[in-house]
Amino acid sequence: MNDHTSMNEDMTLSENEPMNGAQALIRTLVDSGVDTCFMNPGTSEMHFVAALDDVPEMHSVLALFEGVATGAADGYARMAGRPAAVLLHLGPGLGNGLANLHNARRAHTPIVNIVGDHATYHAKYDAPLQSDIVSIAKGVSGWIRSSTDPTAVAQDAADSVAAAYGPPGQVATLVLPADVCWSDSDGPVPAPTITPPRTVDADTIEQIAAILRSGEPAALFIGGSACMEPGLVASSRIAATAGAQLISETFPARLQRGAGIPTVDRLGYLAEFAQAQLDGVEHLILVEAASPVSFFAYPDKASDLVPDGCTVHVLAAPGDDSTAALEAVADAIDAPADAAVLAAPFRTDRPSGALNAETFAAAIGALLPEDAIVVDEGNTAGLFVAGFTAGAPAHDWLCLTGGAIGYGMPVATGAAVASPGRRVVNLQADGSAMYTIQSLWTQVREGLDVTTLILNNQSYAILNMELSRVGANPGPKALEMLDLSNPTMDFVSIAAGMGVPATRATTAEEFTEQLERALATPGPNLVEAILPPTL
Ligand SMILES: Cc1ncc(C[n+]2csc(CCOP(=O)(O)OP(=O)(O)O)c2C)c(N)n1
Repeated sequence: MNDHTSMNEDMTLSENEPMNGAQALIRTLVDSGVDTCFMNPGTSEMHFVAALDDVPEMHSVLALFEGVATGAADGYARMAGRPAAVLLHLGPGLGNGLANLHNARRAHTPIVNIVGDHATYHAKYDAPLQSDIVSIAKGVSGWIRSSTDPTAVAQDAADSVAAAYGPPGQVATLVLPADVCWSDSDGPVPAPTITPPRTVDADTIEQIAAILRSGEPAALFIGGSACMEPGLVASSRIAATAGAQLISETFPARLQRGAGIPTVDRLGYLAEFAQAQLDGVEHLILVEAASPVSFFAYPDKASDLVPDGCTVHVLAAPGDDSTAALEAVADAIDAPADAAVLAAPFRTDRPSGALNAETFAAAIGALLPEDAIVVDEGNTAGLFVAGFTAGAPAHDWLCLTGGAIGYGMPVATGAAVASPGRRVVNLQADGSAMYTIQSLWTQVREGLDVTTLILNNQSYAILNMELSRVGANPGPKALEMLDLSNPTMDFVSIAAGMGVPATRATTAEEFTEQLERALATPGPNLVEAILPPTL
């Protein structure tokens, strides 16, 4: 008889019923605080799917492409602060989900990534879907385990949750053969112990404080949890007191900003801008951020953006308690508690006239609701929105951490699942939208409050700029590869086909009115903004 002594009282399965591996695994996940699973299952995951009815606390969310499931798990954890699970179908399903797992890895997002596999005894037949799942998972996972024993699968699940938390957060991949799911288990295991972020030692705090006291030109370069309000307050106190610069990563996973929250400049995407920001800095202090490098190599341009003669110091690495470290440094340099420089509230006026990148941004600055979650994949046409919303009511801003486009719509979906009652505003460039557009279907099914704003410039505009920056000499065939106008895309029809109410705006007035209506309407909706390319 299986031992079910560690089962919770609220279990749907009674204590004396045997549990199969899938039931024990899902029960363990839920008991460990992982109660949402984004999935796209197949035959090898059918017992996992069947077990969902036995553990009703698991919120299962169907995605119509694996990249939607993995991106949604990323968005969910960025907002919830705890992992979601993902369920994918063997190597091909994992491969389809890889780009957004890459972005999640770059964001240090905790994810429990479950990849179904053939039954253990079936592998030797090399059936069509057989593949080397572990090799595919390696590039994005900080932890991988193949669960081959139904009596150990619950512990494997608990271990995967602990591994996902890190610190720092990471993708923990659990390969789950079908027979492990359908065989008798030993029941669930208790929630694992989660390792808290590491404390930064007193010597490091004192060394950084001494640098800041020296008065030599210094910059704090922050990322990770330092971009949440408490970390920003401590960073801003330090910067104001020491006369240091405060700069965040170019694309932070989650930045809290808006009226009443300390302001921080983001490092420029273009190396020349970043170099201008860092010019003259003699001490670059890293706080949960990697030393800055250029996104790409360009002929005759630097890859390393640290200025010549500047010394790089690490106050906190990813996985360290950077907020406590920043607060300790602030106290060590006697930074007054109220020294942080907070963004003053301001609203832009409702724009009028032509719809372009600036009037698009002004409309959002005028209307962004309190506590909104902005998921930014606006790319070139969305460039002005951050500036125009700097004084808008406080909000969260999520960025593309790993450069793999097609992240915005899935992350918006997951962020909304994690944040009932908050409006998600997805700034979504047209080219990137088309990678994972089926996110809209999941948004309808789950009744999510996501307003998608398509920036339709009919172009891979940034690549037009990159063509000249890399020194290439494009002809008409090359330019055609960056053009999305033939045929044109009709996002209103695409959205309607998935049940999302949508409108199209061609003037600033139309866009502002449609945005206002969308933000006030529960559930998902979409506004397509027709804009000229900025580049
Ligand atoms: C997964 C992935 N595939 C391809 C690229 C290369 N890429 C970078 S930007 C871009 C085009 C983006 O176009 P769009 O989203 O319309 O934004 P715009 O440049 O027009 O502002 C492409 C294809 C990428 N970054 N990631």
